[in-house]
Amino acid sequence: MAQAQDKNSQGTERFYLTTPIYYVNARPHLGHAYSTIVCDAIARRKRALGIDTWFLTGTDEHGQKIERSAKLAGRTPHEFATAISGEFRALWDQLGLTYDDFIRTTEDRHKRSVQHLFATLRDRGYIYKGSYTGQYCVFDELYVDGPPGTPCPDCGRITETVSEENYFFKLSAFEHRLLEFYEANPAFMQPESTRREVISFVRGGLKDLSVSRTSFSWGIPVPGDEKHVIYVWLDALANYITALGYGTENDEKFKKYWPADIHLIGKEISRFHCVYWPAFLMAAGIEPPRSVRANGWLLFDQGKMSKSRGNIVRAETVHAVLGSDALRYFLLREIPFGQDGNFSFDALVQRYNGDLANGYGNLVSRVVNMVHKYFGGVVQEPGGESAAETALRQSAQRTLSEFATQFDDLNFSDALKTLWALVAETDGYLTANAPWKKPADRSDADHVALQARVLATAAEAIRIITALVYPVLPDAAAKVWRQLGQGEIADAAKASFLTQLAWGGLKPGTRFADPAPLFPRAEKDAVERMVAMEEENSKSVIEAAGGPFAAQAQLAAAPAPIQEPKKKAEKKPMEETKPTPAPEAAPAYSVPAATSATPAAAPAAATTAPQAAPSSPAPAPEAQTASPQVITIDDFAKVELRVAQVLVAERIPKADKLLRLEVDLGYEKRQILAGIAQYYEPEKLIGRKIVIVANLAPRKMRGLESNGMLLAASLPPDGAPVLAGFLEDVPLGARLK
Ligand code: ME8
Repeated sequence: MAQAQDKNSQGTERFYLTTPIYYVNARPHLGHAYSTIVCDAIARRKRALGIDTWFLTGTDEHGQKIERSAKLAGRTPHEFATAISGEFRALWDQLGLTYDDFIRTTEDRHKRSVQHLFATLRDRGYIYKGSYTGQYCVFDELYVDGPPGTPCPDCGRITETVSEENYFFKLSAFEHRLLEFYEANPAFMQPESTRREVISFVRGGLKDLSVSRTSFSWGIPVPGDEKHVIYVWLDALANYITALGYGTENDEKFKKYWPADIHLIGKEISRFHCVYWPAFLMAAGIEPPRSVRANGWLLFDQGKMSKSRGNIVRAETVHAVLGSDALRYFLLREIPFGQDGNFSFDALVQRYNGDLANGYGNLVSRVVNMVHKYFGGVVQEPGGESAAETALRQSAQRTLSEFATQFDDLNFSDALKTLWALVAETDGYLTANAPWKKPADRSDADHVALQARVLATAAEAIRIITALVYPVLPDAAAKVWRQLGQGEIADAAKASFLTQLAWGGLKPGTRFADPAPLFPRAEKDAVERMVAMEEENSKSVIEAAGGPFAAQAQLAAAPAPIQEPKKKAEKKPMEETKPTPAPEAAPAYSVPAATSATPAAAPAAATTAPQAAPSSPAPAPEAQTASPQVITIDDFAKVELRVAQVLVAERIPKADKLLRLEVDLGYEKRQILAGIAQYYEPEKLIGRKIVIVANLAPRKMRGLESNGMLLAASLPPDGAPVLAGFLEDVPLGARLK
């Protein structure tokens, strides 16, 4: 096996980290930006610590899913992939991400190297030919056990039956070796939930894995048997070594950087990275990566932000309104790494104003301005330390080590909390010592000495904070570094400035540059501007439908159900546009529907009957009595209708009209109370796919919470409900638009 190297040929430490390579079936969104930004922050810190770092990202361009998306868009797969891959790369550049290499799996360097890996696995006896008949999920490019019609365990879509002569990888031979490997390398998979999941998957037994396909051609041909293309996950995972030149004459980078220190991935692709990938590598005689770290999901509008769900937010929007530092800070501070986290424009602006504009930005501006005002911009000799300076210095010294431990553990949120405690303490120190105020009983000389000491001490704390925060706020840190008279922070990073970072580095006599604004306070309309930009983008995507990229564009950026900014909702209550039906006028299929006070609940109740009952024999009562008010497409877009499957249905004691349902939306499970007990036997509902209003405010009934509403036609004369459904099979969570 290739030996792990901790040092490069110059004896410097080396560090290799990777993002997943992103599918090119749709445009990048904030979820992709999240993983890439996390890697960028890690890479920046490692480099500034003098570690020879290699940061790889790229795009995953082969497979049936891409082939189909390209066809829908009327493009060749290669044209299609080139366009979307270009968008990923352009976005990373716009956000200033410092990747060292960007690999596309359609590049020759990758193809040749993947073929070499395949041939190596075959030569070593781990690949054989056989035939496969079974289920396959094209969306996740995943083989699934079970009979025809089995849904994909990852996305809930119904799998397709494939029957092919295939090459197989002897995955079964690695069950014990993998378990031993996990045991011997407890830090290999994190977080713990991922580790547990993967171990239990492997303990459940591993079957050999089909690693070639013949039913389509958009892939890398199997060497020597070109009617087969290599399984897209074998192709994709290999990018981590092909980008380093594995299997070619030019393999110095492979020798220098492999094994990877961190494969950073989203938690949904842990199995591929923690089971298949180390098994492929072991079979090829290559050392497995040192660690796979899974980030949680960025949620928006109650669900995982994803192109197929259509609830995406684009990083470009946040970048345009608040800048990329604000986005980086929010993602790293708000979401404990490894856990799911909510994204909302409100929370983003709150963090921006609270921590950046009023916190760090304000502190820097106060100190830099006072150094200019009182000392012509020159740092003074601080003189002796009083108890207040000793306390601040000791806090800064503690912060240096705590921040390092937390950040290097990928515990970014706590690291930033630690750092912001120092921001607050420095702010408090300034306020307590008030260098701008001279008490009557203090001599002029004493006052100047205090000003000199307090400003030099606060500026030194800011220098430490700025150096530490540089990987997270590279643009702001660069500005502050200049203002502190320290020159270019990028040059300092190249000179490994974090290795020498210690209290006392700000020398008396240093001349500050002119103050410059860092984080101008976000005005009240910042949220509305971002919402409007996303809505505008969704519209332009819809208008573009019919163009060559229509299908892809719809997938990528279909109207995002952006949450209304609070202010707007308050000004324009739903009642103004559509009267809430009186409880008795609307059948209570779902408890929150008719009586809920939330604005969002009203249109949901009113839209129930007519749209959901194409074969309804007569207009539903609501249709006859409903207000003739017309709504806009934007109004409709606020109602999130989704496909769900009933998992549990039961009567509620002493409530003869209500059923308690547990439904699966594919991405989450929910409880809904529905007033259909007189019309539906609970056991007949189990397994049935229904339509629900997914963004209805929760409501409590008989001590139980109801999270959503079922859609049903309401039949005359008494409004008997008939649940909406589909003739075709539809995946769970699919949105109705
Ligand atoms: O899975 N929250 O590509 P992909 C957090 N090509 N992270 C998210 C996210 C969200 N809402 N949405 C996407 C693939 N991501 C394969 C990978 S690797 C050899 C092949 C991030 O385009 C997260 O890192 O579906 C996730 O794993 C990745 O994007 C999936 O991107």
